Amino acid sequence: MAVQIIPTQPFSDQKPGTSGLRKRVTVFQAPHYLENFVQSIFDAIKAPAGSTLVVGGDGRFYNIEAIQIILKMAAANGFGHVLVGENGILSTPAASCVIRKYQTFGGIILSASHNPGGPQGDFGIKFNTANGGPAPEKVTEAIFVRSKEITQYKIIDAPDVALDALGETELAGMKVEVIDSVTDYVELMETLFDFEAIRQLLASGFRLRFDAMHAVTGPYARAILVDRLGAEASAVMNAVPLPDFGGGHPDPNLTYAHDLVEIMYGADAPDFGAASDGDGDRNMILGKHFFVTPSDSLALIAADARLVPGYVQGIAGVARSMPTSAAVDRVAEELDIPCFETPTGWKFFGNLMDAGKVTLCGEESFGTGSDHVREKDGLWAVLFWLNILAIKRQPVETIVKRHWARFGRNVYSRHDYEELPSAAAQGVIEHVRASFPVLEGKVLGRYTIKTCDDFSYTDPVDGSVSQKQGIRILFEDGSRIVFRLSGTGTEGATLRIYLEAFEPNASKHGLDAQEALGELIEIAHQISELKQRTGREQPTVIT
Ligand code: G16
Repeated sequence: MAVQIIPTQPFSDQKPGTSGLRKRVTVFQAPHYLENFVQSIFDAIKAPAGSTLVVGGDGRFYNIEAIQIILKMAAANGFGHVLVGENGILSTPAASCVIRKYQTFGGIILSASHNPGGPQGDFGIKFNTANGGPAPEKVTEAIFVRSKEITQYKIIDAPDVALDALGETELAGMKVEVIDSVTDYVELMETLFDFEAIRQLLASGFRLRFDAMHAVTGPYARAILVDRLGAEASAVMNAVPLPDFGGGHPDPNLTYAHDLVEIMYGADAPDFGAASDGDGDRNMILGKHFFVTPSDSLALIAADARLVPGYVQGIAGVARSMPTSAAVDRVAEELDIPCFETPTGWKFFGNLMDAGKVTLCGEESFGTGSDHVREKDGLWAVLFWLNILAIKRQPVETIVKRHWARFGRNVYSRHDYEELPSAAAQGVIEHVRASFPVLEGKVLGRYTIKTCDDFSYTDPVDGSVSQKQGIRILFEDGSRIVFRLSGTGTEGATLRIYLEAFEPNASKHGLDAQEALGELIEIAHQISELKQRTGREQPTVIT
């Protein structure tokens, strides 16, 4: 099995976004497109000969084909051992777990996360480093630089490797080990949570519904919730992973997880509902007729962490992405622990966790996690909630409202305008940026603008600086509007508007978030000239 050296030409659009390279499947299927990017990864990371790599993905369309190519390229590039999930499946947190547990050089994860799949859907690829986390910007930048100058890639000419049975095979001197996709992850969860307490909760008549959205978490949720914790099989819905996610949009939010939302807001709703996304790193938490914002979920988990065995010693610190609400900041203040504000992207949490500065992290984009792995983790968040519920034995809504009564409520919402023409979306951002001098000090209704800036972050561990990470309009009373362009879309541009107001008065905590934020929403439209510039008045998705 000889190494083939294939001549190629660079593609100009292989710049990784918020989380790796995401494009339409058809783009990845173009001759040399995937191969160029994989070779650029291998050239940039310079793994010593004989290194071990983890490979797996969320099972979406093109997963298996891509894995076969990566295995043959890994062998040609001198890797000694590849751990690959059975049938090519590893959820993103499970991949992070496996990278860390077996002390590998890193891993390649194939997923476009919450983006739709199928022949006309999206595909994605990213590299995670030895700590199990997404490659930091200096690595993704090196991959991008390499992708622009690449002239050849290396691949073995060999038949495909069987991935449908556990065990070892050899590919041109490289060991390919097919591992169970679920076991290592489940074992890790058992060390963190009180499974016995959760089992008793479920046996007491407490009803839960988990929506796997026909994506990767189906088998993980069954193994944990049904087989280990005793939930009824019907508690896990849309449990069979499908390459096109059943035609759905596997994004656990109020718009796309509509099957679950209908059940949780319907008559005879279960006590607890949750959903996860395409690759299993996101989560949405619902109570009976009640939605928990991801920002509140993070704050609550931080406040109650000591109830959970894995965190009983307390937490070192917390981190949230800039657009995430400051609810967790208030908890950190009370616990007297540091709270870090990072740019959007899980990769920014890695250094903080590796340095022991933070234990829990979260993002408004339905991501929550801890230093047990280096990815956000959907089922981990679900188990955290179940563990808290098993101890507190109160409805989800009561737990959240008591938290607000204690800390105040950071009323929060995100409005997304999807598939905008890129120039129009960019125009909105540039217009707001150019308006900073006239905005500062301006009085708009009951709000006064204190200051405006372009968020910039200096990593406290390695000193690296990330600029232009979102535009912040900060008001005198602590309210905020943030404008930011998504870095995960594949078609046009997605403009995200994040709105936050602090409400200390418990008598107003019952208000609907859109109502409470009504004036800020209007201000956001006014100062961004959104309608004139994009023709849109209504967001595509509200979370
Ligand atoms: C990725 C990143 C997250 C980020 C999210 C949204 O999540 O890992 O850190 O918050 O994208 O990013 P954006 O606002 O740029 O679209 P995932 O679940 O897509 O991997």
